[in-house]
Amino acid sequence: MQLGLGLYRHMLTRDNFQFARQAGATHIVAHLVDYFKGGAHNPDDNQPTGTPRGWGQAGDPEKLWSAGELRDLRQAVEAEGLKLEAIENFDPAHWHDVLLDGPKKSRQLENVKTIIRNLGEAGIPIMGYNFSLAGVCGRTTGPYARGGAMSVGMEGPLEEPMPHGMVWNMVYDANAPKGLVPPITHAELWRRLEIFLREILPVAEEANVKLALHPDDPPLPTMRGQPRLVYQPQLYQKVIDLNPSPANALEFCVGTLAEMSAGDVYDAVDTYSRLGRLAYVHLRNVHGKAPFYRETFIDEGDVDVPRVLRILKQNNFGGVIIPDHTPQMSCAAPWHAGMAYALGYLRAAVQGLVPA
Ligand SMILES: [Mn+2]
Repeated sequence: MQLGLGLYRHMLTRDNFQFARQAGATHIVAHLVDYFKGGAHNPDDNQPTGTPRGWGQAGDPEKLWSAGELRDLRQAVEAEGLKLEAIENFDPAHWHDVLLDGPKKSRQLENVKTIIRNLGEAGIPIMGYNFSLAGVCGRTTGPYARGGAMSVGMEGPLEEPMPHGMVWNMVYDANAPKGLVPPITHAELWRRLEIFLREILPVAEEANVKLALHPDDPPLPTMRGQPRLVYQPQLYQKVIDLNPSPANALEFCVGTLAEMSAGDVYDAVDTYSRLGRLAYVHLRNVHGKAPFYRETFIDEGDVDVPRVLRILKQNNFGGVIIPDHTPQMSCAAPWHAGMAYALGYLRAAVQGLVPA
């Protein structure tokens, strides 16, 4: 087991790579989507929450992440003594019609293939993704964590329909005609995922890149009137069963699993790590269940984090664990202090399991 740090696009700097190394991380997970572009929400040193119009504007549909820029990023990370483990999330600008089954779908499946090939060429082993129409939406910010630390949570469902031009909680077409995205069924969304995996996984295998699915965060059967895929732990099995490719992997989010109303988080960690399908792990703590939960500090929520680590160790998980999100600490660097606290805790817990 190795520790990593996830960094948003604007945080991919030498200082932050050094910070990660100093806090005991050996790996970086990089976000290349700019979640903070033109949206109204919390400051960009916290995870984005957004408004009913989402996090903001998606990126440039014509500008795919090139092998060159991906290689430059990997080399910048390596120059600070770290490894670049994964890129997390596709830009809605590049694949909105794959999610929506729209007219640009076949061209955008090619976009995804190009991006996967570029990751392979750049020597980045994992692409994390989240196959969701409504995306990570409906969350609130408040003094939810210990000592009144600002954190993210949910205070009830969000079923307000999505307008045209929006998917995955971002706006990909600000000039889309008025109207709402019509609701689809769960079966239809699974069909779209199945087609996506069938098209992309052979390319991923050839490129030596794992495609790793994040569960739906927040995990509810529907949000904004649209179905969601993995909102209970056993639905991850359905993803694995859809396609036997070894590149069909999981971006295993323990916090999201803990927010699910059914199942047991330790059973889920045991089951899926035993299968050897975890590409990397998001590990954070949480209090409550969707749609009423609060993200907490790593040591204060419902999840027994050392127990999760023991199960991962027992099942020989050799991949990277990142803190995912943490509450903001009251100081000049709220995000960094939260992450340093989580990494320090995780490092101590992992060292307790594996004495030097
Ligand atoms: Mn997560």
